[in-house]
Amino acid sequence: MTEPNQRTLINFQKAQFLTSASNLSQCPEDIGYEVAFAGRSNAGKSSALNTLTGSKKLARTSKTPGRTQLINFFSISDQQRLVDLPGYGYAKVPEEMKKQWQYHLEQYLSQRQCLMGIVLMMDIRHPLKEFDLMVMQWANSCEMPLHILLTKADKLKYGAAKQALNKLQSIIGSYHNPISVQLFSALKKTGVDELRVKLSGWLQED
Ligand SMILES: Nc1nc2c(ncn2[C@@H]2O[C@H](COP(=O)(O)OP(=O)(O)O)[C@@H](O)[C@H]2O)c(=O)[nH]1
Ligand SMILES: [Mg+2]
Repeated sequence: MTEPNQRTLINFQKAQFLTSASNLSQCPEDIGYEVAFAGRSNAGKSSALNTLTGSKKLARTSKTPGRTQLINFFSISDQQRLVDLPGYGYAKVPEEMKKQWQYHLEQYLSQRQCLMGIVLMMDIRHPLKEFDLMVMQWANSCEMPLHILLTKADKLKYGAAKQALNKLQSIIGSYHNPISVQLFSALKKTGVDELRVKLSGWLQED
């Protein structure tokens, strides 16, 4: 076992597509460590995953959001996985499908033993939508660590981005689960190292 302070950064470039699941029973065996990526459609989730792993197409980015309805698993090693949860909140997705999605998400989130934390992506210009609050409250209620990426930070001037970050930091102060927030831009590659450090802590044994 490695000492916590000797932990090395995980090489996220090793991430490879493993499998897709439409429900909990199709997920890979519940062993090792997993981190799940959640966000409303178009929040920049695929772009963040691609930036993290240094891949241009690991998780498909799309200008027509809401297409992916599956839970996608990427393995870094046989004990470490990244999980791309289906997008949510796309207006053209029928209500029934949203309910189905929510059901499978809740199943996954509440029953997955290897889940070490959730990365929640929010467009810095449109944070704290209904879906975001749902994930934040869920994580809080079961003390699941949560890390928020304020994505597309390049869309704001630095001062405005910093202000958005501070505002969210003061809001999450009232949550009692481990929760953190950072600026992120897939376009400018900002915040990538901070994310790698966070995930390396989650995905390795104490
Ligand atoms: N300016 C800017 N645009 C971004 C960034 N990340 C994603 N986008 C754009 O936002 C849209 C949605 O991104 P995508 O990663 O597919 O979002 P997803 O639906 O959450 O997976 C695409 O048009 C991306 O090019 C970023 O850091 N900066
Ligand atoms: Mg996507």
